Amino acid sequence: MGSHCDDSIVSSVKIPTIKFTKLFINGEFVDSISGKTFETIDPRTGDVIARIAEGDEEDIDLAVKAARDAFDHGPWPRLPGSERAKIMMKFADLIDQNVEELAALDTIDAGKLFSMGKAMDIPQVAATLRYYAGAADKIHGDVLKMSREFHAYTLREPIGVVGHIIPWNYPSTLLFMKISPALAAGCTMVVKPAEQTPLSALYYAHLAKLAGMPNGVLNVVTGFGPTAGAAVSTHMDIDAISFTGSPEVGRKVMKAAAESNLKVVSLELGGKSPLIIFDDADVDVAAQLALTGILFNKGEICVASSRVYVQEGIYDEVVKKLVEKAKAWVVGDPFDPEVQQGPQVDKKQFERILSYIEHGKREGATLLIGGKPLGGKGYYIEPTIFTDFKEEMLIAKDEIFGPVMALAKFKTIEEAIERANKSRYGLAAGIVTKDLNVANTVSRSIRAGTIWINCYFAFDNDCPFAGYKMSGFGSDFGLDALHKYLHVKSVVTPIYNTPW
Ligand code: TXE
Repeated sequence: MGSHCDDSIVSSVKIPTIKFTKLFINGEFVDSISGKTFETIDPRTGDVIARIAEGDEEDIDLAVKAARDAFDHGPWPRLPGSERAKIMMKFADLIDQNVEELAALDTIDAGKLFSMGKAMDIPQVAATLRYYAGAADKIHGDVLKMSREFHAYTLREPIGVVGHIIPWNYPSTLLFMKISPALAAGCTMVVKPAEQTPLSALYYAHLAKLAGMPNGVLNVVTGFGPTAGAAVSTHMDIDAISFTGSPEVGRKVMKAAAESNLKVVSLELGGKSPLIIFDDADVDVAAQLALTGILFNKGEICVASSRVYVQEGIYDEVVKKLVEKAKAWVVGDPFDPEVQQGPQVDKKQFERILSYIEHGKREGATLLIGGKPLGGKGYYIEPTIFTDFKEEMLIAKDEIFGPVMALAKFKTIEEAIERANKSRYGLAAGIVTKDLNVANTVSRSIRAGTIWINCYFAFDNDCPFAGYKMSGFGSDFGLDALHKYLHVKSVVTPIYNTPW
């Protein structure tokens, strides 16, 4: 296994000074009302990076009041879409001008590869803002032909104050996946970033202000889930909530929404995505897709190809290639450009993954490679592959969210489809084959929101991303996500001025 893990983290990149550590409410950085702070930790070393303001219910309430006032009385929802777009475009330009610093913040906070952040995550969030800015002046309803003598049309209006609860695995991407369509729609919002990764969200708040975003439109309250997060989901004056995280918390969010003001809910709750490799696949390409599918972002990605099914004709060859490639995979300091996998986000996640690996061994799956922590400090784990898994095993049922693949052999297309669908999740799936009929049949048979044929992780702003089954509901990305933040209103008037 290629490892660049040692006790001294060598970095050629300048670690940014942490400039923003306070809550961002109504256009100002402020301390939490309680005065409390919490530590944000560098997963490369386990050391404290900075202390961040710890918001709770009172701070969320203050932020919601600011967002409500900005929605009810401020310019944002009333501006022509093209004017909102100008501010969003300026915001995107400022992100482009600060790519290195933003990428470095996500690297020290989440252990993400700096090279990937710089080339992909951060430029992509600017692109997401621009995509939705382009849609801001194209929000309109329809003219309806009613069956009686009435004229009717629909209006699409912003849904109101939105609460966004963000996880830690893609602190930038997931933030902009949620706030960009909501901003374009004319909503105002309160963001609760994950407690593990608060740094970049506060930096983005500063850039939004520089771009001319009116006060109260975008508020960021850092803090913990059971306090600040729960206060978002129970708040009586938040109109809609968009959540990405675990199914356990998704359930709590939905329950809190039901028991408070029945706010509109959308949930993205992860997956256990199957990748099916057929006999006609190129072995090298297939093995590369499978390995990258699970190790990308150290497996902390909701669409990771965590269950891989290989047809019996090429199974042995694929296994051989996977082992070769996994041995050459480089784990280490995410600032090192040669490194392919950084540390897991925190101690809790690190221990959770190792405990799943122990489960896998106890459940009778065969540990083909990996399975151990790496390095003296920090939260590094070896690329790990289990073979001979059954869908009933915990390692095949639960989302491990780490570099752990479960591999199995199958005979027929029917068997592959049946096993792939044997999951409570339905977020994504991959198919590797040259046979168009096989690709089409499997695509239509798998109950998942995204199907990748001969590729993986091919996301785009224009491509709706949503789950089936317990992966949640409500699209992120695409124009579908814009509609999530819009109400439709019917306006009806008689054609002839006659009483009815
Ligand atoms: O998630 P949580 P955790 C999955 C993944 C991972 C597991 C646990 O399998 O191993 O979940 O991760 C906020 N009310 N995903 O424990 O707790 C919390 O502060 C309101 C998949 O970190 O769900 C954070 O901002 N909010 C996933 C966010 O919820 C609450 C991404 C996510 O944290 C809350 C992350 C509460 N009671 C984890 N409790 C994906 N779908 O991509 C916590 N939060």
